[in-house]
Amino acid sequence: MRILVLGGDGYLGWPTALHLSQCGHEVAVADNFVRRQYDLELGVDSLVPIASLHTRVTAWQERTGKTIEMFVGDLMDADFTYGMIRDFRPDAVVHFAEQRAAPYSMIDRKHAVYTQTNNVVGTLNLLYAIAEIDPEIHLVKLGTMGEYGTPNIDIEEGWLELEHKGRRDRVLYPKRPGSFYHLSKVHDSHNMEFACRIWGLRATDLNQGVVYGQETPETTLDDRLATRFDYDAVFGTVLNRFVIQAVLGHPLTVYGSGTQTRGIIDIRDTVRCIQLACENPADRGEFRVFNQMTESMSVSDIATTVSESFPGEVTIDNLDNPRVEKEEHYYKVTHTGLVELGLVPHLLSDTLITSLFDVAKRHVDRVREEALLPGVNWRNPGAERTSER
Ligand code: NAD
Ligand code: USQ
Repeated sequence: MRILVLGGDGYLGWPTALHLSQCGHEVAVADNFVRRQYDLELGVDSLVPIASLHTRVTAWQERTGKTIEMFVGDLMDADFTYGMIRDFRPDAVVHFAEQRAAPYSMIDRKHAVYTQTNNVVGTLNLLYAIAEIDPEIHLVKLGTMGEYGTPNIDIEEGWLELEHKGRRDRVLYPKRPGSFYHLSKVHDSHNMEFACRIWGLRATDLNQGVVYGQETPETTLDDRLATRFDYDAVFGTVLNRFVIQAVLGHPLTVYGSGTQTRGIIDIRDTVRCIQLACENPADRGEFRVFNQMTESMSVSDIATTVSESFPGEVTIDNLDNPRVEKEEHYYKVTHTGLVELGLVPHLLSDTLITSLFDVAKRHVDRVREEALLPGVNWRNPGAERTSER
């Protein structure tokens, strides 16, 4: 298949592009490098050094003889988006290219508006480009488990069978997300469902849980193929952060009681899920949703698992929660769709955590320690940048 990976320079997009190429697909990547600019803005960097996209693509060709085409541009630029779809003529488009950090979207008005504009308009441009150029193209879009929030009923895969006053219907599952970033994904989901229902497009929305891990079989072939590893309080995800904090000898920063529970997934399963979704496309007119997570864990359980795997002393600090989120809640998620397509999950193991400790130890001198503690507070809109309104 011809597969275009949008956001192909990012944490997940790059390993996914490599995996799809390794599986024999014709792959192209697109990116506007804005993720590298957020690092400059926040004064941080990936813990693991990452090569430029040009160097990465060259290294892949040297190692495997396989080529990956590159498109450099912004999905907000409709001419760029249309031109790329016309030029590459993909069978599937995998769309990772969004601002993806909840704390970044909660810094202030400017960051919330940027996040929602970038994510919603970029996706809308893409939907129009597919509809006008080739509605057969299958859109595989990264959503998030956080779209659902933490409802007091089981979370289904995107849709809910409902009975109301004696009548039945199948409706989009009600959403109650916890940040302007997570809300942007809800808006995308609605726009995609509309495009499938009205124009007959085919789309798969992958509501992914929190990703952990940094290595896949392809990224470890060469240092130049490494993907990023974020540790800071804005872009670092919880398990990756705890691993680095353990290596540094810092207390693990559990927010609040730590009883809040999330769906999680190993990066090796992320790339496999994308492959499965592409190779088994949704039907024309179908808005298909999978919950892309493999297990649920509370933040405290994640902290305990990391501390028990570490060969040394680890302390856990329950910080005042900078986010507004339920800490005591029901959490039961249906996630059978991808398993039915053939996913065999890697569950969180000591081996994986130990290999992450090794990655962190190799680069520990690159950490800027001030970036570890949370600075964005959900309760203070605009507290950090009041002068920029
Ligand atoms: P990332 O920030 O590392 O990668 C996203 C890439 O998209 C970046 O390289 C960025 O430069 C690019 N991009 C952003 N806006 C763009 C635009 N307008 N035009 C072109 N390129 C643009 O993020 P990631 O962790 O790889 O996440 C990828 C996707 O998966 C996101 O949509 C995210 O919401 C979703 N997701 C991530 C996680 C996780 O734990 N990392 C979990 C669930 C869902
Ligand atoms: N948390 C801590 N301590 C920390 C960091 C986080 O206790 O040092 C807690 C948070 O309060 C939250 C949970 O851990 O309850 C997850 O936080 P996170 O920062 O790891 O993940 P989140 O903000 O939800 O966002 C990440 C990705 C995002 C993706 C989402 C999947 O950045 O792109 O959409 O995971 S999900 O959570 O399923 O929506």
